[in-house]
Amino acid sequence: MSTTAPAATHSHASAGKNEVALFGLPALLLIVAIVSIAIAAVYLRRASGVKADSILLVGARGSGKTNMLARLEHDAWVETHTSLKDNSVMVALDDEGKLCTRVIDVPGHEKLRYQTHHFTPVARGIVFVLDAARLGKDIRQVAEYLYDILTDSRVAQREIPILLACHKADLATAYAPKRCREMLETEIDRIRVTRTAAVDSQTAEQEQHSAAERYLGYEGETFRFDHLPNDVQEVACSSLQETSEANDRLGSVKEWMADVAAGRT
Ligand SMILES: Nc1nc2c(ncn2[C@@H]2O[C@H](COP(=O)(O)OP(=O)(O)O)[C@@H](O)[C@H]2O)c(=O)[nH]1
Ligand SMILES: [Mg+2]
Repeated sequence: MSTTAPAATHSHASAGKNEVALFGLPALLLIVAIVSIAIAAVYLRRASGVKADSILLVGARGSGKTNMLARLEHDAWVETHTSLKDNSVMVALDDEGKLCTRVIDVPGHEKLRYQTHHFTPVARGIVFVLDAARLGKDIRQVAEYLYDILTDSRVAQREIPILLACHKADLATAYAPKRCREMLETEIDRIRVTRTAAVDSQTAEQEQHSAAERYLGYEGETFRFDHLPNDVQEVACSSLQETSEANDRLGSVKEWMADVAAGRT
């Protein structure tokens, strides 16, 4: 009896320590979860409570999103949502100004990419901006970002239409849109193999986390955008100011936006 008493005391003390350690982690996770939900809620509320009324400009840093937004703003409608003023504008899509849509410039920096998922609930269309002159060099990084967007459960479930905006088409080295589309398909096919292998070897916890991440396309078939529930189109475009004739090289992007805003896509 006398030998068990100190042991019991000892185990009680270490249990107490463990409780503190165990309590610390869930509390931290809870705080992180609450803060994340609060941030998302603020974003959504600031987006004026209107659901899926926006078109997102997403893409790698340097692809020209901010430039494109500035060019679109040239014909901009009045911006009333001041909270998103810095990175969103209302763009008029017809001459009478009856058809317009909010366009949001989503930061493309690697560390801010998770923000894209905060914006997908308000998206009715996604313009994926890519630097068509650098696609050969940046293909992996660009395709990975696109893969992350396409596997977002909301993007798939709501069949949000996607435009591959092959930007900087003014440069002689820019790839043609069809070629950009093919390059992305080939690279996504490779990424799909890697990611699927990673899913097979991950723990139950990780698996639960990525359960929402869907398998893209058809198993056993080379990846094609046509296999997705989303409509995926590609256009060449440029945000450079045209010097001579009124040759609006964002016209193709605006036409697509008008189709999306009018529910034609
Ligand atoms: N040649 C060319 N350069 C562009 C075009 N659009 C943007 N750029 C340049 O690309 C760089 C990145 O543009 P920015 O809008 O800041 O890209 P973001 O990081 O995606 O917002 C800048 O140096 C722009 O001048 C374009 O249509 N053609
Ligand atoms: Mg920018």
